[in-house]
Amino acid sequence: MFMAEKGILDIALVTVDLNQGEHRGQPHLAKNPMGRVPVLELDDGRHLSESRAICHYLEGLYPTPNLMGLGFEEQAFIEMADRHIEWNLLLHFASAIRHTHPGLAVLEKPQFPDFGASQQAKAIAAAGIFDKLLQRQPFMAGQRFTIADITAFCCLDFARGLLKFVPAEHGLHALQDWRTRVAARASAASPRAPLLP
Ligand SMILES: N[C@@H](CCC(=O)N[C@@H](CS)C(=O)NCC(=O)O)C(=O)O
Repeated sequence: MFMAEKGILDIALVTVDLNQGEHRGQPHLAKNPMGRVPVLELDDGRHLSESRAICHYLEGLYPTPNLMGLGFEEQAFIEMADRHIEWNLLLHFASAIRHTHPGLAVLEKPQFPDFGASQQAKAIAAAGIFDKLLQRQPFMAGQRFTIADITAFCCLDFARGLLKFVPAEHGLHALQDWRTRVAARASAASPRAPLLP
């Protein structure tokens, strides 16, 4: 979605089959010893992993539209918003999904369903905090669309597809309205960022 927002079309996408465990063996481990995706392969042969680090690199190469802030002050506030989302919404929803969804059993061994349920409750509580934030401002980091909206949108899309989480059903109407606005962006419909059913 970050690449689609910037109109980056000259980076080839290579699929890594997680269900077959391709990321837990070679050659993937040589690219990222953590055994995770995504990984960006540079022209000089180096490999960059961690989504935010990859976004940082792409922001430098393709500076417009700016998604991570202009100048240290705006960058710091956008990073704060993004990390609030990563550590509260994404971590909890991801743990809930990984520990309760049968489709994730192949990746999360062992699954602890009770832990997953407790994480889902924390994720929904965090969603309430972001709903209050969006009652005061149009986007996650303030007045404009940024990487923080991408992180939150992808997280909610994951939760929508695999946990059937719909903010409005929890009374979170500002979050739902924000989600509707972000879903209408071309980047959300990009074949590079396919929406879950
Ligand atoms: N902090 C990493 C997380 C990467 C991550 O966990 N990716 C998942 C897919 S969304 C993965 O590779 N899972 C493989 C596994 O759990 O074995 C990032 O932001 O890139």
